[in-house]
Amino acid sequence: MIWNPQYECQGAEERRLLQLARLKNLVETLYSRVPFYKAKLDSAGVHPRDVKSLADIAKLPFTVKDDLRETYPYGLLACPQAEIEEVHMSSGTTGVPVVDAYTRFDIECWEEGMARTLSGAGATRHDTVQVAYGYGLFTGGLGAHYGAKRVGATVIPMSSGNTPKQLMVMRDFGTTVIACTPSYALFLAEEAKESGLDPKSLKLRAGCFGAEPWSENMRKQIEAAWGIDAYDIYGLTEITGPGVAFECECKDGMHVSEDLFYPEIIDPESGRPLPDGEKGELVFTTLVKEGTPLLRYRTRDVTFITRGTCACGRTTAKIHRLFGRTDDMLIIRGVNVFPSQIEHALIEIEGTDPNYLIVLDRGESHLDEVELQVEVKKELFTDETRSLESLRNKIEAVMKSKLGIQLKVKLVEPKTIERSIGKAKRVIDRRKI
Ligand code: DLL
Repeated sequence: MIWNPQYECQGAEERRLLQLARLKNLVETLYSRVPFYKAKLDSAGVHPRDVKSLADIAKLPFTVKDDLRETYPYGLLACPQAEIEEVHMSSGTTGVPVVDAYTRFDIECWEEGMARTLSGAGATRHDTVQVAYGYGLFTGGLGAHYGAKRVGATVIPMSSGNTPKQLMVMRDFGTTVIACTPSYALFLAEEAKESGLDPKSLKLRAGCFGAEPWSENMRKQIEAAWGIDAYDIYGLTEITGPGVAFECECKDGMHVSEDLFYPEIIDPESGRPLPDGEKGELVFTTLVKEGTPLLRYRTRDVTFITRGTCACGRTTAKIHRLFGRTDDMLIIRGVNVFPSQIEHALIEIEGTDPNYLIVLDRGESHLDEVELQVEVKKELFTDETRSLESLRNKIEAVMKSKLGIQLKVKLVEPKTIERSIGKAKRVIDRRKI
């Protein structure tokens, strides 16, 4: 089902004109209202009047995650703070969060993007949508919630976790569409079977899965385990959260809501725009956002763009399933984690050396398991085991509060972790996805 044919099936020329008008307006707004952007544009030697065609976007400066970190919390606001209705955040590289501040209009656009996403998976007002993405600062829960309400479906705001209850509700309320991370969808299916509930006997028929990397193989597994259609959905906090791009029934790339977000692919080394079909770093410009609009935001996600009319009837550009990232950001149980955050947290804990190794695995449970190996001072090993135990607990607690994930800490003696000659190897990722 196509939620908004006017924009999703728009002719190419008409869309380009709309995008250009919106881009001009955006650059003018940023120049006059956001000192950070005025300085950036000035130092790049570009003025809003230099934007005469869409191709001129290549003259404009990029925005990177560090810019968001440095302007935390409200340095990028393009409207009075009184107009901000809601804020969301995700992790930044050093633990300073990345903020998205939404006006009423921004929330409406978010609802619109998510209504298109859910409609792509066939959801209508006759559906019951169980939202099992986390609610809170993370954009997954509320984003899916708003979209499900917009399509008029019955929403069950479960949030993440509490698996037995998820299954009970799914069965008792006849959930037809689920929104959660793909790894949790597999975990839920296993747990259902374990508890004697056949996932295929339920009314579930579709799922909107994203927020972490997954594969065609995982899609097959999820579809087979539940007897459903599994759709890939994409978004990021900085741009709006989920609702930026989504799959239709063709399951062949994700349609970008191009009237709201202008996508580009660039060479991550040179920053040069790449033609359609070539793999590179995905960059987004928000075309209508009021709260925290962003110019050419480098997502660090790697994919390519294709264009043309899809068999579903949509004419919007599609991005291929993500290939990975250009930085070292890990997504652990849907939570973004930078190894540097772990390092920053460890420095503050007495008794530890800044030598650590993150070992990631996805066990039988299909959920991410993390072991953090930390070298500790020699004296501690000669001390009573009680002090080791309390240090271990302390690190686990600090990591839980700073990163938002539970990891297993293993304390090791100095020089146990292999040293590399070049860039230190901090992560061993054994997850097979
Ligand atoms: O993960 C927003 C979201 C919520 C998307 C629910 C989809 C569903 P962040 O926490 O800011 O926002 O993380 C954004 O997650 O840059 C990608 O690296 C990764 N990511 C998101 N969707 C996908 C996907 C949300 N479908 C970061 N496939 C992005 C692979 C994804 N990676």
